[in-house]
Amino acid sequence: MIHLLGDLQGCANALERMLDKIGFSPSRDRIVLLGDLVNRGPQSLAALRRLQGLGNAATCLLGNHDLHLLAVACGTRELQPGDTFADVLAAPDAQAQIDWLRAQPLAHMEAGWLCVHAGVVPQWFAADTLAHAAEVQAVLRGPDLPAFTRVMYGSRPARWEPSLTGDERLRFIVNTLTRIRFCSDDGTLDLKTKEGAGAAPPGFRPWFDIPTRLTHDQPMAFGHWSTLGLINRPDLLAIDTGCVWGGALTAVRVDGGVAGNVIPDLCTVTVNFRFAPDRTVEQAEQHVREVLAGYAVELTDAAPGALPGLTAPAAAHFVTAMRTTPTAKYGWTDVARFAALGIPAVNYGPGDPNLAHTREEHVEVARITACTRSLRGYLS
Ligand SMILES: [Mn+2]
Repeated sequence: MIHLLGDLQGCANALERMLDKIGFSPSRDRIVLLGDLVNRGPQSLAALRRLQGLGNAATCLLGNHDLHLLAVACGTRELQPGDTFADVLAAPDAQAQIDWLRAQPLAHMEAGWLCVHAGVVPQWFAADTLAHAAEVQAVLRGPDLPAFTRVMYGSRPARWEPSLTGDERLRFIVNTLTRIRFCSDDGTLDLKTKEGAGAAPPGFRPWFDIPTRLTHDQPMAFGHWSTLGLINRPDLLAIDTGCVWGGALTAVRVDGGVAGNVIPDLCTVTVNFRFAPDRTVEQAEQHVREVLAGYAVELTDAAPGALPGLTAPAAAHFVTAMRTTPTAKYGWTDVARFAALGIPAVNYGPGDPNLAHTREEHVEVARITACTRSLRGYLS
């Protein structure tokens, strides 16, 4: 059996559960991971080690987060707030991890599916896509990797020309294979918009909807676009269903026992399951009951996931007025209740959600002040 897996982002436990669920046998089965193996999630190093352990049974594509790790490892790019792959850089065999990562492909054909992390431009056939991916792979694997990570970032050139050469050519290929979401009919990339398909800027569409796309009759699978939701068509598979943005199953309170020398006859565990909007409340409850099969389960509270509401005019106006780039939120907030009622809502505030409820939780005063100033400006 062959399985394609979406963005893992350091969720090593989710990978383990998935392998378990599909009854994965490395001698019999294969998996293809569609890139973004690391970052944002809790266990980047463990995820890399597990994937390496699968040997030839796993093909792992590189995504933008994986390339970012390579750049940080080369010392040409800073660790960003929210990056969670410090465990890889601190590993005793960090160099071996980096060398394994840089040897992975950027495009792959598996069982008739052309697999990439993000997408393609309309001017590329499947064979072009694989050939261009190989051009970048050769540089990543070679002695010029550090120099390349210095010029890899940037959104120019915005449009493919076969005559592109050098850094510009490689940068365009990387941007397409690992970052594309929207593009115009002439193949110009928009690398700014990160919301769902409905958020296309004027003149742009999701890359897979360009009518002249030369890969239109080539089944394609990709990840990267968690706000897109699951697409499952015979010719198109979009499977970054936001593993890292939800799906955390956590025991938040455990009670039991009556004294230090008595075996407890009862143990009560309060479980909190945070799930991404691609599941309904019913599906989430069913998942919890499956995980806890054999135990008495009582549902005490439930709320649906909130779909990104940034396409609503009021929300879009707010984002423009705040001059900020929205990002996915990590935990549950009241936005979900508003979303369920069809009322556009966003969370806005200073601070790094990754730090919430941790020992290091803090917000700089300057960021609170800036936030207040923006809100005052918007409201008055
Ligand atoms: Mn990505």
